[in-house]
Amino acid sequence: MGVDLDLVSRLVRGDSLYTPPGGEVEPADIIPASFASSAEAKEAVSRGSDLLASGRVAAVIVAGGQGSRLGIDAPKGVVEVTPVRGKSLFCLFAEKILALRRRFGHAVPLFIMTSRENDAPTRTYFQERGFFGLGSQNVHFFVQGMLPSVTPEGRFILSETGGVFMNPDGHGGTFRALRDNGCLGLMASLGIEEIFYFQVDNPLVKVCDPLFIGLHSANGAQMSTKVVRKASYDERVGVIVKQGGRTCLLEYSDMADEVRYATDHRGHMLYWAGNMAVHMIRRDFAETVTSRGTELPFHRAAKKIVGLDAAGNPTRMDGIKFESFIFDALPLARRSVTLEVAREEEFAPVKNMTGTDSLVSSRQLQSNLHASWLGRMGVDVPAGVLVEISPLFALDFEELQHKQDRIPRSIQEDTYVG
Ligand code: UD2
Repeated sequence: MGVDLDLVSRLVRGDSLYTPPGGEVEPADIIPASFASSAEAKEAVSRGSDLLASGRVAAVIVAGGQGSRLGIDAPKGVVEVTPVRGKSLFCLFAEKILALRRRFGHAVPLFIMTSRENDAPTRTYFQERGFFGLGSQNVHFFVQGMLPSVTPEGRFILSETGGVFMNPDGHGGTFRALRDNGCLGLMASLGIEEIFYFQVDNPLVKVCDPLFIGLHSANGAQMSTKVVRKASYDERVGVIVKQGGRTCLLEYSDMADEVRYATDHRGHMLYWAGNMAVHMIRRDFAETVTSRGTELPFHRAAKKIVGLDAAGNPTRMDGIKFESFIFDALPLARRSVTLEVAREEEFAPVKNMTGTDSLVSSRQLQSNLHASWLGRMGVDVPAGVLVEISPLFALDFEELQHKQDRIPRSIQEDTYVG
């Protein structure tokens, strides 16, 4: 893997770096969560279902990150996250995709973005588990690009393992990696028109949600986003806004305080539309973004790096990492749909070992959702008891409703329904 010296020198010079879009920031047009229970929603669900049944949709998981924040030296997708059975993130997503195939009668091709560091263990993980029944021909791995980290003065850092210290180029690298690995060409040959994109770290993702697919498609959008209400002003998520007439995403690390803490006339949070990193992306839009002359901007992040000092000794030093973010493609889209969804139904990221966005909080949120489904069917789950419903038993509440006779009559201990 060569180093794009021209790009690195531009980045060190300060070119090609992210600058917030010009124009006044204002609230974006957001379809509220209540839309899901409206009559119009049925039409969108039907449109999305037709696209899935005709094999027009692929799923892309960005899984290039390591589970380092979780204290594991392995791909984050292998972390066991479900509350009762302890299924891994990869296993859970594979089962959701298998359930979609059963429901719509057509395989959903799964593309998994890895990084150089975790590509081999990720492939091995799937091979050793028979691709979770998806069929190896329906699972495609592709490796994202790498970029050198540099010192604050712009010099390369020698890595302990030899060579220049490199880091994955950010999930904005998904577009280029899909192109360079032939995935966009393969999608075109498979008749794929739409890409359902999501991150590996959120077990509650409603994979290939027909409502979201249908709304995005019906509006002729090139790239769309699902959002949840931010839990607090300081929550570490980006927000969808409108700026210069375009839908944009201001990342939490780039957000000005006047945006972060802005309130409306009732004193409520004005920019509440938190990015949950779930997107619909037209395949031909991905082709456009990777075409000549179009390049996503890079964000600089200061980080501590262990590299070799002048004497060749491993030393913890200040470094600068460059990465691009996929959501910086939003303002390039002529049309974009933003759909609010209920946090408790679709957002339980696993980022940390404890506290917010942790393994513990995510397991509880997954159990809470399934307990709410069982409660609506007259089966109460006592406090402190965990439940888990397999996607292969019921992908959503609507499917569970048809299995009243196959769920437990009462639950007194941790229970798996599968
Ligand atoms: C991300 C979003 C944030 C919000 C939050 C929701 C960014 C910069 N911020 O915060 O707005 O949506 O998620 O949970 O994305 N990844 C790769 N390759 C890379 C970098 C990241 O595959 O080069 C994957 C990684 O495996 C992880 C995801 O992207 O699943 C998020 O990456 P992150 O940890 O940099 O972003 P985070 O969680 O701080």
